[in-house]
Amino acid sequence: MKILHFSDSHIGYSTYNKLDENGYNQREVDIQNSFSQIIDFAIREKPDLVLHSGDLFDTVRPTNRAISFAMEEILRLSEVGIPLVMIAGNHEAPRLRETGSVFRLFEHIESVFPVYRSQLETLKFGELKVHALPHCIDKDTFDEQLKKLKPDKKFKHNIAMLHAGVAGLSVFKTGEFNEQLAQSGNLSKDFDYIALGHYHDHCEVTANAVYAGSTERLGFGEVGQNKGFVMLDLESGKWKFHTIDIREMQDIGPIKCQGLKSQDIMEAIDKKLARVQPDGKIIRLKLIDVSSSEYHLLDTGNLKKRMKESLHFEIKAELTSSEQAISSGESVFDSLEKEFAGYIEQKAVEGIDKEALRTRGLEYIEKAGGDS
Ligand SMILES: [Mn+2]
Repeated sequence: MKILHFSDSHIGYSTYNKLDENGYNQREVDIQNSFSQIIDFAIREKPDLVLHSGDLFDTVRPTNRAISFAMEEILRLSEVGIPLVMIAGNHEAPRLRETGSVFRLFEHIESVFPVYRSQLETLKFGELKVHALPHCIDKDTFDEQLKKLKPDKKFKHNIAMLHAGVAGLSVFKTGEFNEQLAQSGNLSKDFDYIALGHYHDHCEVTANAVYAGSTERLGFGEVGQNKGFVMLDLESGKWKFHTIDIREMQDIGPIKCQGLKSQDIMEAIDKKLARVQPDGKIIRLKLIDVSSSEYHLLDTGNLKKRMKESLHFEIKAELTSSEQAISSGESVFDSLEKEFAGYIEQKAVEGIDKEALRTRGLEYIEKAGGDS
């Protein structure tokens, strides 16, 4: 049996201002393309089963466009008879049961098995049993369900799926914002494979537990990461990571600016930028230890003009210790509410419910009198 494992597609995520030729946000389209590439691969290579380990959507209430895109792609799999098991991740899991889950829509599609009810569910495919644990409504429920995650000896093969952090991996610090963490002791070695989602950098956690990683880079935090999916051969137990073709993201620098005058900084930047081909890339220039007075003397308009063939160019300047960071993404300012919502939207965060953060932030702004 051949199994394709992917995760964290975040359909509906959009950022930056560039639109494609049809007027859609280019990054939203990029994210869709990465998803389609994997569906194309599946249709071509015909695995016996496809697993998606959560965060199919970026938000609890995806746009109609995001939903119809996901529906069309998943239908393509269904039409060729490849079963798909998908668990809900923290991004699409509602905070309140009453909200309901967008995953319910997919229950009506043949050979698609969405698991989203805040509890462990099992599915049988011949000699294989899939134990699928979605993101749970709260930590206690998750811990309780996690205890039930055990291979069934009556089956030749057992696969677990979960969308969570794994304690012991340094990237997951306990206690932050409702983070659901599995102790590595909960991840039984007797599973043939544990298909993990949540952490966006593909990696092997233990011999049988693997994060597929996200299917696109959701911010500069993921700049150096390859994106793709895992193909597993259940008989041999061997798996292989396949990379997909995604837009280039490039971090330039950091340029250490301590004690440098603006002319010197510009010179250092010139040297770095001379080697950069900006065409279609997402580019960030990092300056560190720069004083705000020198920073403001930099001809950033000229830099942006030179990088205009990029999809996005930004300068991230870290000011000398006592001063605050400046980020020159956009220079146009909208209402405070919109700025805040936009900021939250483009921030790639793990383990934080964006929807809740946005709602609470907007409440605080309103209480404080909004723009006034
Ligand atoms: Mn995610």
